[in-house]
Amino acid sequence: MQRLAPALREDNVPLDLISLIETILAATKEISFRVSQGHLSDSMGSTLDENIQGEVQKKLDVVANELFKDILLESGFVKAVSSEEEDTSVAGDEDGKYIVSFDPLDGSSNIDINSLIGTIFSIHQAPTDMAASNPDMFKQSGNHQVCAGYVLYGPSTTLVMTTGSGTHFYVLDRTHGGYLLVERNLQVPEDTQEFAINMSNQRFWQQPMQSYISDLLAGDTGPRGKNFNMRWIAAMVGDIHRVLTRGGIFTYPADNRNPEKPYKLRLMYEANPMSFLIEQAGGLAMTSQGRIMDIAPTDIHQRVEVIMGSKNEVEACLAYYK
Ligand code: AFP
Repeated sequence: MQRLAPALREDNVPLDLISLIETILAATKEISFRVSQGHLSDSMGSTLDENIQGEVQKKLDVVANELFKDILLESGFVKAVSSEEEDTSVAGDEDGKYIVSFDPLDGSSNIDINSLIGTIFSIHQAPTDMAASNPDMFKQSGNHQVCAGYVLYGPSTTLVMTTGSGTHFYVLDRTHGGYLLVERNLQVPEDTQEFAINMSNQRFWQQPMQSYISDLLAGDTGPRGKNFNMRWIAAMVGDIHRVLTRGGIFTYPADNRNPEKPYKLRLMYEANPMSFLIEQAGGLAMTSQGRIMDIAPTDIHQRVEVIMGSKNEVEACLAYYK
């Protein structure tokens, strides 16, 4: 099996971007170790204890955020970072070539129940005409990502990543401590009989999503003429990993629970990186109005409607909005 760096070189990824990716992955190895310690991690300690002095009692998502931030800002490759856990962007090296958005621990409500969680990251080129402290650097659409990926801390620690030459699947090999390529060019099957949505919000959805889901639930006697299965992990990393592995549609639609907040998922560090991965694997990543990666961001914490996965099923869903 191929190691990460040669696999990236084969895709002609520039050396400084390979080094940045390796920096990100160094942090994920520490987080993977901490996650695997579960409730023991506070008392047993780890190398993290030396990096984040006196803060071992912090919640894992906060620890993960600090680890990512520190390691990226010290690397010299990064002009600024933005994170789900930070109010605004954090400046790094003025000469850094890249900016990184990340969700250090997506699905954090799963931490306490020992269920799936993961790290999502998205890398853009840093504009040269803005100061490192300027958050406007992050207002670039998903189309301009140079790399996106997630690490899923499950029974195995898996990395799924793209640099624009297909979506590749790696597993952390604990015997030598590095990620090994297990599958190149994942392909999302075009058709599916599986959907992922938080059904408890049904009464709050707009009419098109109500009708689409109700037709799926009608099964082989309904208009779709086939039975559908539902899965919901409550961590986008887990649900998207399933979609990339065996197909499916994943959606967090608009809802009217809170008129101030019609969408739940974040554009910069959830929807955009997952869209890049899904599209590079032959799937579609949309809102009801268009491609997610075409959206011009207005805020680093902006939220967005998400409908992504198997091409034909996403198209079937979008047909209800026409
Ligand atoms: P948390 O990280 O706050 O647990 O949120 C996870 C998430 O952003 C995304 O990963 C899930 O798909 C979605 O929210 C789950 O939403 P529900 O809480 O409505 O199930």
